[in-house]
Amino acid sequence: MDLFDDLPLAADQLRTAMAPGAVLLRGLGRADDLAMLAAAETVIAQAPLRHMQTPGGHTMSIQTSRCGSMGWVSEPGGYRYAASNPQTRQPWPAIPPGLVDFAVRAAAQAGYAGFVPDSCLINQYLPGNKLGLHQDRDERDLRAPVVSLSLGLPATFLFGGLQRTGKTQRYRLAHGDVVVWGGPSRLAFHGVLPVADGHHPLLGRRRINLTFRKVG
Ligand code: MD6
Ligand code: FE
Repeated sequence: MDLFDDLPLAADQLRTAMAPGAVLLRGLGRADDLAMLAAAETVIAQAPLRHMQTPGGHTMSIQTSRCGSMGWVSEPGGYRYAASNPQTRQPWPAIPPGLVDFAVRAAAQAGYAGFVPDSCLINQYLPGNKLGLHQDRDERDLRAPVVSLSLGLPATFLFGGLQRTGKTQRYRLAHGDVVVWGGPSRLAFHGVLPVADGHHPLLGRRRINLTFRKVG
């Protein structure tokens, strides 16, 4: 967290093309941050954050919750989307309407009019937590983009190409920043470097990332 996160952004800083079909919309989520954080907390209260297992049997450092008609599940057997929480056998909480509206608006601004998410993954990072390079490829409908909203502590986002071994670009994702990607970049490899310690006025020592998808 640094002081610059609280300064207004000039118009030419707001939109960064990352790759064909991939755009960074800086600060788009700042105006509604309190309401969206509260909405995320209501989901977390119903589907508590937990460390998921990778198919390789490792425990992820980040903690995950989710909402929407389909929830992403990572297990020793592999990744999949499931209509209910395997722990509780209950359906996932609905995506709070304010979050759906935000994702629809962000996607439209990025050129993906008509996107409506049916699934939202919530990842919480504490200082030191990271996410290795991966592709998001478990969604049935790969024509739809993914919309990602970052809240709290900043992180360094790695964005690569369609090969794991390719070169990656680095982007700093701060509170309220949004990444939308689809089209030719939908299967780009990406990850998050270990989050540096810090204090955010709203979230304290946490980063929360919400990714909205259309699974069905
Ligand atoms: C994160 N995000 O920013 C991790 N995946 O914490 C992702 O893994 C991600 O931001 C697909 C699309 C957008 C993303
Ligand atoms: Fe991802």
